[in-house]
Amino acid sequence: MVGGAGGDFILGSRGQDIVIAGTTNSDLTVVRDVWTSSLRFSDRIDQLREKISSNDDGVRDLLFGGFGRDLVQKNPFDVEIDGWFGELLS
Ligand SMILES: [Ca+2]
Ligand SMILES: [Ca+2]
Repeated sequence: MVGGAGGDFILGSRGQDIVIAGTTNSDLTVVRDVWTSSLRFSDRIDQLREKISSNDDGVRDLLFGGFGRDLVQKNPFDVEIDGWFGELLS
């Protein structure tokens, strides 16, 4: 899920989600292919670390991945509501 420009409240699902607060230049097809692959969570994170970005939109986004291990890409003003299993790249 990509919030894009402006303030967002992003609510994930029960499964594993990618939450991007701002705009992104990432190739989302590549990101999806890695995320839905059979690789382990940690290996997917390692692969996505260089493939995923979130451009700061300068406003506060509220990010909630919900249940499951999620990948949350936030910027300085943003707030991640659940950090239990979240993997922060930013
Ligand atoms: Ca945003
Ligand atoms: Ca989730």
